[in-house]
Amino acid sequence: MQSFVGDIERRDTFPSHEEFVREFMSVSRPVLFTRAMADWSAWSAWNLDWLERQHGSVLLKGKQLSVRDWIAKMKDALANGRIEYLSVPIEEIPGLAKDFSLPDYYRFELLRRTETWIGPAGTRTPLHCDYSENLFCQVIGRKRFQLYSPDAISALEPAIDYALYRDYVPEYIAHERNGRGDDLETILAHEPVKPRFDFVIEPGEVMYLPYGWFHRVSGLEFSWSISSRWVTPGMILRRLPSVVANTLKGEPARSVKKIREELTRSNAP
Ligand SMILES: O=C(O)CCC(=O)C(=O)O
Repeated sequence: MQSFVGDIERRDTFPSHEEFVREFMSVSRPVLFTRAMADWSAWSAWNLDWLERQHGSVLLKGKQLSVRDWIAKMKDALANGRIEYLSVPIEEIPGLAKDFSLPDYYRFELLRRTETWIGPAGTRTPLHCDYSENLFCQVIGRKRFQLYSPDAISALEPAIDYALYRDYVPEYIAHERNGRGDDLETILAHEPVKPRFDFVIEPGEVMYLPYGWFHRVSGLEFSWSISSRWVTPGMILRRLPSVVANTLKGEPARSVKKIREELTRSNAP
């Protein structure tokens, strides 16, 4: 089990596909590319006023709000001590995708999903892991990340699926209350394992977050990010047996029951 906070590796720019696979993807090693956006128009153009001017009338389908109305809602929430965080597939705001370009490490466009994340200082995405590769691009503002390697899974297991466990895991419950969650230092002090990396991603940086790494994200300032996630056919095949086996065994219902029992026990007087 990892038990220290080390420095995440840093590189200037994106390597070739071959080098990326050899140095990072095949060995599951996170890395920060620090000068990856020099030629992106997103880097010079994007800000909240620009978004409202250029794309204000676009309808955000999931929210049933226009971009303009969502911005007003986010500002209003903030004035009332709540956090309104936007996370949508990039296609929901047509026109954004042409403002940046990422190397085609993904290979199969059909197996890629790109999202954009916009929110004020104080956003929190609780601990979870995704079974996909991720190039996480920090266009505006700074975010603090804690990363835990996949071998921390036995200690962090309830955090695997936010959608499933949001009603049972204390960190998720606190987050659902107001979008901010509990105090970060208190969470870190009580966590069964220490993060492998705990660092701040700066505007202009792109992080490679490998498949299966747990992460928690805190927005330190108004922030606008992009995550480009992808899977390979090999990953789908590798995960298939455990998904089928868990489904046949009655997971995830069994895990939810187990967690509920544990929480009830630990909350007992
Ligand atoms: O930026 C965030 O708040 C969350 C990002 C994240 O969890 C991801 O890209 O997988």
